Amino acid sequence: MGLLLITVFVSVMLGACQGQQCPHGWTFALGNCYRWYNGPDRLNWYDAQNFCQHEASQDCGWPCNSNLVSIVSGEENSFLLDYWRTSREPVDPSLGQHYWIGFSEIGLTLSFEWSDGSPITYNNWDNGEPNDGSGVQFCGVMWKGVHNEDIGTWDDQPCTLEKPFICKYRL
Ligand SMILES: [Ca+2]
Repeated sequence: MGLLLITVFVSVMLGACQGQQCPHGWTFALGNCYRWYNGPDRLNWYDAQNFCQHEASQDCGWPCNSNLVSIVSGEENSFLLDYWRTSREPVDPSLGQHYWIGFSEIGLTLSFEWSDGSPITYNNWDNGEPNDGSGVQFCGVMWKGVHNEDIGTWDDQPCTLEKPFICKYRL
């Protein structure tokens, strides 16, 4: 009986991350779990990445290897744009103009790489980006566009700005 209970417990714990079900508050798509953080959760890029790796990872009850979201295909970019559009708070359209993605050039290579180690298979930089404006833009965002038209292109911005963010882990 004890062994059965242990087996069930381990199965449930594993299933929380490895089954086809994401924890409460997370959304399943493309084999991954995603969660949007906004409002009081606005953080600079470094703290957002740290949040995804630690606080957010606790949701699944298992080390889920959650990181700031990586985007490896146009399909994933489209999903995320839609997820962002339907998740953000509509109270102030000037807020939520951008959210952090896990693409940055703060690592040892000094070139853009995904914080979760995903290979660079896709990009959706806006025209003229990344432009490293004022020499201080090392972290990537997805943005809505000048007129909030939800274009979902990417921009590099100063990593110290506080923004909403999306965490992701592979099921
Ligand atoms: Ca820029």
